[in-house]
Amino acid sequence: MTFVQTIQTKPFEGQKPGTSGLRKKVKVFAGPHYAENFIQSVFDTLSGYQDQTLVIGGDGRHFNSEVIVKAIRMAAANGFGRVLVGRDGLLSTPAASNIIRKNNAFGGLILSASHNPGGPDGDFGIKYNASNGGPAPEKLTDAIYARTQAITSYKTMDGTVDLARIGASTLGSMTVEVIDPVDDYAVLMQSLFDFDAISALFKSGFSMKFDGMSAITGPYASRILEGMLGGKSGTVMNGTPLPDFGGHHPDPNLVHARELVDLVMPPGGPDFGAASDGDGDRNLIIGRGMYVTPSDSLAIIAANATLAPGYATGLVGVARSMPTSGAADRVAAKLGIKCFETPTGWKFFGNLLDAGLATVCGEESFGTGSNHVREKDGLWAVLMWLNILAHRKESVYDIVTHHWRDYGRNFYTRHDYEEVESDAANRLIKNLRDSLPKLAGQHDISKADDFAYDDPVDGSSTKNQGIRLIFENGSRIVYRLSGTGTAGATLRVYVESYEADTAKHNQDPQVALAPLIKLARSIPDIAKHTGRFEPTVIT
Ligand code: VG1
Ligand code: CO
Repeated sequence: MTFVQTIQTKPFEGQKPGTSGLRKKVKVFAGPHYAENFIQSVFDTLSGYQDQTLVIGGDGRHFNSEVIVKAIRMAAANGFGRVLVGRDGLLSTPAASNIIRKNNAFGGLILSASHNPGGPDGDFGIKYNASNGGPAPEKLTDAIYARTQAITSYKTMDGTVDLARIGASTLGSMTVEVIDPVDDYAVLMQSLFDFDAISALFKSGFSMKFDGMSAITGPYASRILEGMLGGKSGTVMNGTPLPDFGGHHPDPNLVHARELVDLVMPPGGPDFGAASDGDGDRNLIIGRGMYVTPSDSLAIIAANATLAPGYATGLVGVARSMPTSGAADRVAAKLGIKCFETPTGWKFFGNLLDAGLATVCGEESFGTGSNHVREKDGLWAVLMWLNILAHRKESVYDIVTHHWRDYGRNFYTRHDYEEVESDAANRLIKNLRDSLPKLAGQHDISKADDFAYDDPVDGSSTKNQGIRLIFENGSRIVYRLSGTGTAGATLRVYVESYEADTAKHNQDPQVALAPLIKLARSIPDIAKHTGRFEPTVIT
């Protein structure tokens, strides 16, 4: 017999969800009551979930199974009727979103710190997704935070939970159903893309490398790329999820996916390379001699989406986060559809997708996705690219350069200054904000503001989402502080400039953007505030 226990607790400071859920060091999460407090605060903020279904899964990082078991016990004690959990506690973020939608679940808990490093000294995270499968909107995360500051007890219960075996069991009066993490997701992908054409492409000798970065997408990529599409064995590298991601930083960019980049970029390399992050929602796309920036990838996907069966009838609209380049806007204009500009973070796309205003969305931070789920989706982007390659029968290099020829090129770069002192970073942003009125007019800046967003669907408004300097020729510099880090502050500086002249498209973005980058550093005097003369990561 199992009994519900009520455990007394006290609030922890700082359980405030950031851009994508609550993220802290594993050591913080592992402290007594820490995870429980947050999970109970989520439940306390919701209502109407009695006897309903909750989806639970995580990216397999260190401490994943411990928190999964805690969450299942608490769900049972709080009165959920059923929990759907991936085998071994594993679910990629997009797969979890799909399972919530497909099963009409009340919501889901996704345990992940995404692209942040894992292991005992790494990061952990928890995020709540609502019944549409998407990240909780700000109104909800604000309420959850408020609850964490007032919580006095949480509910849990004893009982065994076996995550290794597919099938149903009970815990108290709740059903625990352990499901295959990949099955439903694979079916969904098959319904969207031309698997026959992609299989034929692989048969014709096309070669690809997918880097699972020892994170969650390995099993998904192996099943789909090698199993269903006939990519040759070895197409997927680092395909086994490891609790510490093999010591790597599971962030699919040119710096952290170096192994893949060095394999694919040189002459003689495979035709196509891709990678995904810790929880499977980001993507890196490269071809021989061509790195596709996420902003360009969004634009190219939007321009070619109708080649995929799931999008054959066309797009209703496109959405991008504010710092993402304007390349997608040009495609939308040509297609005669709207391009929405939202704050950073996938939660802001949810309403647009639910309301049928946008089909494809993207962020400069290696995130692309569509209305098939309510999260960005790494493998989805890879399959979309494969679908485009299979139909256009051109190289990645040609597809990208032809896109620039047709639309012009939005040169783009992001410079990150990681782990700078928080006070210094906040001061830098405050000074910039204070100087906005006098910046307009200087250096050909036509508009200087702090980005605010009014949601066209529910009318909610969100302020202070990034300082924008917009120049007369349309170039932009954007500054914002990261909301996903767990140590100090990370200053992100985004620089963009449009070039219509094809003869100038073949430049290194760092060279093409050099004058703007110089200004981006000098206007707020980054070196003076942070003591840094160069960024830590350039993407
Ligand atoms: C970063 C990215 C943002 C993305 C978020 C979550 O946030 O900039 O575009 O949505 O990570 O991605 P920030 O606040 O650090 O800039 V994931 O793959 O970590 O869930
Ligand atoms: Co992620």
